[in-house]
Amino acid sequence: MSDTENKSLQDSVLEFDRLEDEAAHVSHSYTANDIQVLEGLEAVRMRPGMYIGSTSEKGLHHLVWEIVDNGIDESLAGYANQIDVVIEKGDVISVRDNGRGMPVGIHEKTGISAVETIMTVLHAGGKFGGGAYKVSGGLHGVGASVVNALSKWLEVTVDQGGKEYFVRFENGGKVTAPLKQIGTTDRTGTLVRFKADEEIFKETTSYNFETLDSRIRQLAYLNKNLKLTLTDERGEHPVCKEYRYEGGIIEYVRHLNKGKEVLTDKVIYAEGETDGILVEVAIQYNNDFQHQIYSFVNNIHTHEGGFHEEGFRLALTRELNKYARENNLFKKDETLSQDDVKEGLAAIISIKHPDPQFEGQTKTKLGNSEVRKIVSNIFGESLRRFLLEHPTEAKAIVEKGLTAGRARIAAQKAREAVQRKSGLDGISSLPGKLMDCASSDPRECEIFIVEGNSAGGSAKMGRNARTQAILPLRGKILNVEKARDHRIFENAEINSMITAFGCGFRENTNLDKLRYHKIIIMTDADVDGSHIATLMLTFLYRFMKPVIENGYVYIAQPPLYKIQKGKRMDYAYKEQEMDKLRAEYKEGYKVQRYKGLGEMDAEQLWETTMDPERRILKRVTIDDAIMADEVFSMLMGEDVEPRKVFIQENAEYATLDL
Ligand code: TTJ
Repeated sequence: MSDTENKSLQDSVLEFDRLEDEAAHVSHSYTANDIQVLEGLEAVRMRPGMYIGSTSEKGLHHLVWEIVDNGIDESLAGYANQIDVVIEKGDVISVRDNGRGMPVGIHEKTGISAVETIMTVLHAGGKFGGGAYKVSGGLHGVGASVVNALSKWLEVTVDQGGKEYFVRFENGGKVTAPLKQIGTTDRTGTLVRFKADEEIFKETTSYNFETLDSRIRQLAYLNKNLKLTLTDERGEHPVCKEYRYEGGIIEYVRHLNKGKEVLTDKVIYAEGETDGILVEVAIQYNNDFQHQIYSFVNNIHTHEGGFHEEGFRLALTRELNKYARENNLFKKDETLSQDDVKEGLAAIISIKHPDPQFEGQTKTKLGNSEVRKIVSNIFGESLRRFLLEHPTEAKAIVEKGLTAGRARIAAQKAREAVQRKSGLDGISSLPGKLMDCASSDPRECEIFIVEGNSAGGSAKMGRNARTQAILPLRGKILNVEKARDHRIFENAEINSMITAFGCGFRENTNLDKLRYHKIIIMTDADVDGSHIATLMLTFLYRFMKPVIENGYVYIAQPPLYKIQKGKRMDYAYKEQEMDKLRAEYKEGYKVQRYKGLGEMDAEQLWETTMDPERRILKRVTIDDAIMADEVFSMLMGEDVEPRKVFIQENAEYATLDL
């Protein structure tokens, strides 16, 4: 063994000892340390929000990611290639990997195992080393002990060296069955099972299959060859999904372009490593006018971009310009700007960094400046080679950029006109269709974007005119994915929204000027309504991302049914609720199925969908916007088949969980 290897081994052993000592104080002696560490997990229970963001449905799902991340770390370290997630009956979560198994070594002096230390000492997980690209225990990962702290019970089973070990914790991480061997085995790996504590997660401890499914699928795209499965055992028959992408982000890009006409058959792909930083980029142009560029650091979506995205954009613009110049594709003094080469681009930039610095408002901006050059070099070289080897496609990409550039200049004027109007130089410029509210304090003001004129009428009569404004839209709004700027800015519905909101758009978005702190999309609870909601979301996502990022956008949830018998009357917002109500009412009841908002009178609309005291609003988050993006591309795409399938599959529930 070399001296340096020996040295680092010693370091990690010392670190291990220190943690074991700390852990020993926890349960076997009453010292000052003892109290400190106990306060650790207790502190998590006192202020769970500080560790997992919130105790809402989102926080609940965070627990799953916290555990899954540990398995991902083991796979990034090269020791695991499968992770199985199961939602068991009673909303118990089980996560199993086939890695080396968490360390079970028991410290001579203290008798405490490493597993117990990791599960009971805050931030201990990361210290046990192993993988270089830790997702867990980092910025987003707070460590598996936090999950333990917030669980009614949690069990770890480790298969290692032919033996099976087991440990159980209860009521926020207190050991009730210390680690011991319970059998023999011929495999290796770690299994964690836990039940979220209902006293902490008061809103719900029930997991949403779609939420888990879409992130698990995304993790499969981002970690090629890692097999991830999700099984839902809560229903009568188990539902199982399995994901493994040999092509990784190449397949992710193909997925983003599904149903679109593409400029190159191949997805352009770059992969490389510099100074321990792994870089992967995959791109493919389509003939849309918008772009879909998503970047990730250690599997975390970096909404706010950062140096990896910058390096990517630099290389893309540089190489396309260089190629066009060298091959005489430019007339006179033409060049391609960063905006020109973005049009119609589907791209995934995924890096794995041993020490990422996350910055920005939502801590999703990569701040490591060395990454810019690394990504630029690795991607630039692959792109250059692709262009040289595929002259026909290279020419098509350059042409597309040039057309985009010309359209951009033509659109400038139209845009400036709208921008001036949206600067809100007086009430006179507000759209005629807007029924504004009396209050001018944005914090209490809401605007309902309503589909159809008849529903708009009921909404107007039913609303609280002091704080609630109504903007009725005529039919479907323009698909901003399929239109260039000058057409977008000519569109009456889009103009109305921009002027009503008052906050400007794109690089000029100014949230201080937003006139309503709740933008509520209110559409029918059917496929058409979902479609319109999706169009709205896409518009907001493309034009006013900060409005979504800051949580100002909501989707109203109108009821699906009204059920009535004698004096009793209830509304049902979901099929399951209706099933329950049917059972309660037994027989002799009347049911009305709402096919559209227009079927409700003003009073009904108020009490079911608009009254802040009684309504259900869904807040739209940025991840939803990406999902909407996917659903949207599919619904709007040229392929009829997936659209038909979607409509058939969703027709019964008639809602799209956005
Ligand atoms: C640490 O270094 C020695 C070998 O094992 C390394 C390790 O921590 N492996 C590990 C942990 N594999 N899997 C986990 C793990 C997996 C799940 C699903 C949950 C948790 C908390 C840890």
